[in-house]
Amino acid sequence: MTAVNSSEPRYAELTAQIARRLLDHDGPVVILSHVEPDGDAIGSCLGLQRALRSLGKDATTYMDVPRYLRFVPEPGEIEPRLASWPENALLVVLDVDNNDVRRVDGADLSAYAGDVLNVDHHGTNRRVATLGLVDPTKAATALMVMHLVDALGAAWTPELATPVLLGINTDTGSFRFSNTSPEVLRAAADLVERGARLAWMNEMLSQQQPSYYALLREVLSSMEFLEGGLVVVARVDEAMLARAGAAWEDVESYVNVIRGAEGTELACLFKDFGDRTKLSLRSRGRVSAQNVAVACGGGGHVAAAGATVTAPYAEARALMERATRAELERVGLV
Ligand SMILES: [Mn+2]
Repeated sequence: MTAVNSSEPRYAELTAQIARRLLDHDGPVVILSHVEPDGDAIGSCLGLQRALRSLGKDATTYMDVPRYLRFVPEPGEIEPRLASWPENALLVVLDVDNNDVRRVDGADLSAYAGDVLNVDHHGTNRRVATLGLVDPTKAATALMVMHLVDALGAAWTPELATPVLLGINTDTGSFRFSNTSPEVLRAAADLVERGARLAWMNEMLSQQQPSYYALLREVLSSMEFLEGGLVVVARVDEAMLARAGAAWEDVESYVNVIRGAEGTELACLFKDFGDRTKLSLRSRGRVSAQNVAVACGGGGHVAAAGATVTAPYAEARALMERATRAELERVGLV
């Protein structure tokens, strides 16, 4: 068993209740996560799916896996989308608020009326699941799935430990972000001991298509510094993607490139879709990316957050600049 250390007093009890509900369920388990799934989304879903299947359960993840994460599942392991809800299904929603229909992907939630089990670490989670384990102090949902796997009594194998470690690895920026707690490092050590392939996943995650570098040139040429250098922004639009031969799903990592700019406290990458604009925000910790995202209609964490603004780029940019100014004032940086 993994040592459970949490600010949530009922953490271990809720984990056991969710495990019990899953073990008692006879029908298919449907596992879903958020739109634009990241390493924590796929790692959490696949970790739970493999644990349940090892216990003889019928469990399937429905997810549109982005290109850079396609090395994670075995062929046929993850289905792109649930066509219709099977009889006696039980829904598990991981790494996202189960009530946020704009964010949960992979199936039509409005056609499902059964119980929902939710495991998530977002501070903006509204806690409306039938059974919810929500702990914003956890660095990754995969870390919570690790505790759930223990509660299920599944035997740890390299195939099970690897996706769970992937979720922890990616949500901590490969153990570089401020959420890399002793708990994270101990969990990672346990998972490596259980056969998780850390070097392999880092090698797979670091590989880039040639179009990455062509788009990087475009992103760098759009970089701007605001608020006297405290804020760095960049923008990607359809024409830039076309010139680089890249797709929208390739854009996600660039915010982590610009956030390296010395002297900045907040980085924002704008995805300009014409009629709407998506913001990816990263903070070094002094300002809250979450506060800026919430002011723009989104959510997330202090260190990493995002929002979709239903407006063209200029309008979304002005909204972000106002929200950023308010946040910089709140923490006394301007
Ligand atoms: Mn996560």
